[in-house]
Amino acid sequence: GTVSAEEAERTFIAIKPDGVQRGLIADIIARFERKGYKLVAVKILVPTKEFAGKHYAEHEGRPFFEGLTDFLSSGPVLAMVWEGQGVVTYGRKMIGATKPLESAPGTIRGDFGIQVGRNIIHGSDSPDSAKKEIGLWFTPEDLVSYGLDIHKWVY
Ligand code: ABT
Ligand code: MG
Repeated sequence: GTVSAEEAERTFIAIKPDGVQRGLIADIIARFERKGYKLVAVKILVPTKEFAGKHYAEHEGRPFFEGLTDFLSSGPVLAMVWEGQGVVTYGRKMIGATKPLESAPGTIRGDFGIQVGRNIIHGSDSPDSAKKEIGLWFTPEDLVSYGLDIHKWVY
């Protein structure tokens, strides 16, 4: 019932412009919510291309970088922070492999996507990336706390 450091683990999840345009917001949020994870920050925005480049800084210089940052800045993105035990790794499992045709059925990309350039959702790939990405997209004051009493129903 008590909140350990692991239960307070956080990840950055973003529904990309294709996922938002296709009306997948509610389905995706429902999956994380039903799993037992808590939504602690959320906003919708159209990122600038420059900001998209900051988000994907690790890919700068690679041949797909231009197309990737054009895509992320092409429409509304739903940016979120989700909290809970194992949320970084398990969140990536729920999202599925990078290429939707290689993602298992039952994963978000497996259920909804076909092409890697339209793969619907982003999730931090490590606790380190999560920290960086949460810091890029949100300020500390954006993150809410649910209090202790809710945790006993999941942990
Ligand atoms: P993200 O959650 O978007 O970061 O995807 P994921 O972590 O699953 O995959 P990575 B390797 O981080 O790819 C980021 C985006 O770049 C695209 N990409 C990647 C290509 O188009 N070609 C490539 O060869 C690689 C390595 C796929 C990812 N997303 N989109 N959109
Ligand atoms: Mg990635």
